[in-house]
Amino acid sequence: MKVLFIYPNVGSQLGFNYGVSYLASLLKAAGHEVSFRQICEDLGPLPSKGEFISWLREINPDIIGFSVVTNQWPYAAKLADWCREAVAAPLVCGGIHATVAAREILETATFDYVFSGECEDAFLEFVDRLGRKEDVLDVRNMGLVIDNKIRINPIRPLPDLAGLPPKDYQLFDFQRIIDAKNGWVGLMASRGCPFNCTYCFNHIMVKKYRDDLACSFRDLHYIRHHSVKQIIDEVVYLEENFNNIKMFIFDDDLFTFDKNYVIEFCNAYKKASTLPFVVNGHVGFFDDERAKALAGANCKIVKFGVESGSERIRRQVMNRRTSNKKIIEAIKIVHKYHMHSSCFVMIGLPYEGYQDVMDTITLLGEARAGRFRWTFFFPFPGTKAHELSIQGGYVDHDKMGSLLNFTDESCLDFGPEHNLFLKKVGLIMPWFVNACAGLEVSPFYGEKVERLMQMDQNEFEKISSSLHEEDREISLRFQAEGKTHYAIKYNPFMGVISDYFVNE
Ligand code: B12
Ligand code: SF4
Repeated sequence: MKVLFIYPNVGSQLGFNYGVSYLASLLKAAGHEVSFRQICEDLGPLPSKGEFISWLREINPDIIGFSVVTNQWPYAAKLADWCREAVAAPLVCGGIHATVAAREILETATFDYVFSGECEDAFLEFVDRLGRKEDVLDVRNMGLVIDNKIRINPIRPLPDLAGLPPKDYQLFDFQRIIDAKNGWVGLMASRGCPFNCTYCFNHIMVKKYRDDLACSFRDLHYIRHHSVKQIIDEVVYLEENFNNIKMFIFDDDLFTFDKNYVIEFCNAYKKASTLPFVVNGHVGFFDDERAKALAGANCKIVKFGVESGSERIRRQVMNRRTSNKKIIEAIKIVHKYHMHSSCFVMIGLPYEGYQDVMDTITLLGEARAGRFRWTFFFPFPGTKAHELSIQGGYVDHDKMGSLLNFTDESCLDFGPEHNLFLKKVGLIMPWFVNACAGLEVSPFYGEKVERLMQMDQNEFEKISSSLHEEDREISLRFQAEGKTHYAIKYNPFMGVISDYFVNE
């Protein structure tokens, strides 16, 4: 069978697609022909309808599979309509959005089939059966509309990662992706997470699997690792087959979860590669031993999901139970081993007030995070945080349906005063952090923040487009004077400490 994967990736950060690379590898091994198109401005202009349709007719696939995250749904649906007009191939929707919104997708009749959960085995079975012209009605993980009724089949057990073949990189214009991402290459050594934060898709996945398979969390074996050998082989393959790789970035939800795995991996990695790498840690699963192993293997950055500096918001809205003390300790350990710490935070959470946002800012300053990346909270449908946002009456549904990312603005409405405050912080968070970080430059930034805070909407809008340039100029001055400060670096939503970037 000729299977075409389409990966809509518009208005959002460019990325490789791990899911599709596994599915493609399995399909090819089974003798199917696979093609792929990633649609992203960073890889070229978005196609017009005419161009898309004639390209599709040329490929003339037997099956078209989309890989979709929620923010890409409107664009994916538009492309699917174009596909319908162009060819008769069945349209399949997979990816996280198909897991969290299978029913809603089927209700739109845009796609013929949806696939939920991890689909390595399920999609292969589906394609094989279609190839043999067999009935596909009972394929697990699949949903469809039959006799005007939505039918969603139960899910099958999760795949064992150690048994998966290597990903298929040939399908992608991978060198172009590497270059577009400045040499940063993503990998995943594991899947799954033991937590159930209200805003994350993990609790939805776990519930779906536990309900369908009638099993406990433990029996689900949700947290799975590739063997260390598989990952090292992949690292070696990438270094041998592509150019300009500067950094590996492990996208695992929780790379530091299993201490023994971390140590075993680090020992093997340092024998195989000299390239630096980045991992996602969790402050509850981080200690001297892990930090020492990581640093010894050339790990440069450990990222933590801090999310909010308000313990109340973390506990009541996010279901995250870590203390600020523990966060500060974990960051200190990262620095002790001369690695750089990176914190993700969100602002604009339901039930969050002025003081909660200030707590987030203060925590970053107090912990002296190496860098922080901030976004506006976005309530993904199907999550508990979405329910909380609806219950609290915060959601602006029009904005929610049209936002492609979480960096431009919030889709929650807190009233004019707090909305304006969030816009100010969202535009120039490093000034707020500098103001309360206890640095020599803090009084300077304190005055700047005070002036910002006094501005009304009109005044703020007049100056907002020049703030990033002003930040750059101030930063250059402080760099020349050797004064530590945070400045916007690498992207407009990242604050980085000058001690790091002056040494680059
Ligand atoms: C790595 C990663 C990225 C990478 C790569 C993205 C990618 N598509 O591979 C980068 C950094 C680029 C990225 C970007 C973004 N990401 Co991201 N990302 C992840 C992460 C950590 C891992 C995804 C992954 O590869 N998992 C492993 C693979 C094997 O699983 P998978 O992709 O889901 O694929 C399986 C199934 O979904 C299915 N499947 C997938 N495609 C298809 C297609 C067909 C036809 C079929 C049948 C099945 C199928 O089978 C696959 C194999 O089992 C997840 C969290 C997570 N743990 O999953 C978040 C996650 C997917 N990201 C998320 C978000 C929000 C984003 C961004 C919008 C962030 C932003 N601010 O810009 C962008 C959007 C990117 C885009 N497409 O436009 C959310 C999505 C939530 C949602 N409801 O959609 C997640 C779930 C994290 C979260 N907070 O909950 N992301
Ligand atoms: S710790 Fe991270 S990956 Fe795990 S459930 Fe929470 S947000 Fe999701």
